[in-house]
Amino acid sequence: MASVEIRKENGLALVKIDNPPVNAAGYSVRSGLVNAVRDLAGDETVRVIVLYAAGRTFVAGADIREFGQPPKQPVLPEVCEILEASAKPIVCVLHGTTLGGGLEIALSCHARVGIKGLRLGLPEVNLGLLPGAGGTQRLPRLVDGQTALTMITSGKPVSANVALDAGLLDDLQEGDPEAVALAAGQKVLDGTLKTRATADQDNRLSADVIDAFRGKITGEVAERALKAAEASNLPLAEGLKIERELFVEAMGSNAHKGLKHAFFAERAVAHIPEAKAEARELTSGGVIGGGTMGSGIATAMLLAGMPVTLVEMEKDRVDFARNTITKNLAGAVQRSKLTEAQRDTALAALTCTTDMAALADVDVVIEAVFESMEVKQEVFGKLDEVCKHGAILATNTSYLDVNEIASTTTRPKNVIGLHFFSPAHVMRLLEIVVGKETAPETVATCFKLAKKLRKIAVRAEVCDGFIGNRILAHYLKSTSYMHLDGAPFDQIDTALEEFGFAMGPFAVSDLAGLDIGWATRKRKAAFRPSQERYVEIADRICEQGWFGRKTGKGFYLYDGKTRSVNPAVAEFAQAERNAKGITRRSFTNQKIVDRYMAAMVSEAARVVEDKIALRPIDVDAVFLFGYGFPRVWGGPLQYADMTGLDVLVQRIEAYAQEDPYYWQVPDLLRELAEAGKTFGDLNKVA
Ligand code: T1G
Repeated sequence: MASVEIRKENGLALVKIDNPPVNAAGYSVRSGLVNAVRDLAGDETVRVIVLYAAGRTFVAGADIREFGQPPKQPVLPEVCEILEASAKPIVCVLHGTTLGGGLEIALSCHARVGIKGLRLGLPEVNLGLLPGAGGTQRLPRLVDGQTALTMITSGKPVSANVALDAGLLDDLQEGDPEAVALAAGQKVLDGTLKTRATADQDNRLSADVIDAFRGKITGEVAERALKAAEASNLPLAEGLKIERELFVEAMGSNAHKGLKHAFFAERAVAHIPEAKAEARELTSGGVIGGGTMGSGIATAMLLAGMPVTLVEMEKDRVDFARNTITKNLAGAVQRSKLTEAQRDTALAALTCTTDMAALADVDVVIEAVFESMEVKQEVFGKLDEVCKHGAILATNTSYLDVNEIASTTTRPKNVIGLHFFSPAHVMRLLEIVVGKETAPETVATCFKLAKKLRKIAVRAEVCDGFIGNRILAHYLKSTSYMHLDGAPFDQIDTALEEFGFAMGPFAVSDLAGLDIGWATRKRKAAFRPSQERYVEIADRICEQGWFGRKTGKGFYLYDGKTRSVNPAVAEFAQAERNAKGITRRSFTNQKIVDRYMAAMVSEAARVVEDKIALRPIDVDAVFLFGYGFPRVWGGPLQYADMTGLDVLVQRIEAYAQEDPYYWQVPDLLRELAEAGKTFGDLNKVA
């Protein structure tokens, strides 16, 4: 089926774009549009051309899958110039999410009609790019400078009403695109809808607005987009030339590679082996345990419109849970994610009780009790008795063996790990941990639930810590080793924040609570291999009763909003160096990042090797959406590909001179490096 079809009627030519799922402006759409305009140019029966699209949206941008491949002519800038130069007026009808190249096509038409619910934007900066088909030149000729620069440098879409008020749309209608297209064409024919070439409009972007923006935007991506928009003060042809040069520059940037990878990581993880299994609709939920995680999970289900039954052991714990959920929902109202009416509806759908039998009819129960195997097995034994046939029994454990938990029930096929990240009603990541007896239907059903909860679900097999926490446990050791060897912990935090992490590892540990890590170290002490280095600084801190923010002291000191380095930590570190005969040495910020990332990549490669994650891109998604990994690097294994696998092998081999036990080159990493392959190649085959 052609991606562009023409139907002629009463002097109108209706040109329909149809390229599911989002009418991306791939080669077939571009060549189809050019052929349509050329064919209609000589057709005397046609006086007005109307462009619209089938499906859920008008063109949602250039086809991102074509990026990085040799461009097939006609390229989008050429398509836009041909549309704009058409002697016959072209009106376009926009619906859904008209984004990037889709909006640029619209800007090249001679009038724009929106359909209610439409959102319009230039999100190219979210891909490390800038509008490359005239968006930075034509938009400032249609709307005021402020609106234009906001859309171009932030990538944020605007609503149809804002677009209408700004002059980006000439009309706003309701109805299906084809009907609106016919009416719009008729209005042009009878002169009630004016048409004009954007190129003929005066630029409305003043130097003051540009200077004001220059002062508040940060980063190479936004600065490059601003530079392109600034060229809109030149004649259009010259401005378009400058935009193109900057666009090509952006296409070659690491930021684009990382951000494009992050775009696809978010979507690739939905492709799972169980995708064809029957996914049931889960309409009601239960939660066991009303602590921070349990209350967050209950809030997430309420926000998704599910009635929730939360069970706690004692009355005061029941009240604590209801208060926490009430606060969570109030926070959502404050962030304008929820109206007060919606909050009240959600609260009315919440039942908090000490009675386990109240879970008899729910479709899914998520257990979020204390991280002890005994306690969890006891809870699952009871759930097995009270829950209806077919109910899904899920555990929110962040590292315990899901198979061992399932083994205490008569229905291990309905048992699964649903590992949320704190705060559970905010963090987008959900690790779905598949036990050896978990049924494909249970997996598929939970992926469907994740979509309902607006989570990005990543499939993981069972091991200690699954994907994220297993890798975290390994690379965090590299930070304590660097600290003991001489790098001040706050320098390590600064280096990683400059690299792009929202918060450095020591500050994160203080936020999460140092007692959690302490308990984990104690739990693992009996199994710690003798060759493994062990750093005691954090134990010294915890022995003082200092557990981070919640106690006002940890690695840092917290006084209200101010944070300062805890001087005692340096003393603990020097004392341990003296005791172990370690001569202090310095690290540059880059060296710190190199070691941290080499450690992360090492364990990430082993997680793929061990088939705990389906693909390298699944590991990247876990870190992008659950561990604050900087999007411009696309995730730890995309970072590895961008850095060069051979470079990482050399670095790890160099570090291994100091510590051959901790620093070992994973077989998968060495094999790929020697074969001249990348982790990206493994994403393609899986
Ligand atoms: N190109 C190719 N595939 C795309 C695509 C695109 N632009 N947009 C979406 N898809 C695929 C996506 O991978 C998924 O595939 C399916 O469509 C459904 O998407 C010159 C250079 C439109 C708001 O950045 O923001 O134009 O996983 O699951 O949640 O200036 O997709 O099913 O196989 O996301 O309803 C600018 C990107 C490009 C928009 C729909 N445009 N897309 O969200 O569905 S750069 C964008 C989105 C550009 C020019 C420049 C969203 C959406 P699969 P989905 P959704």
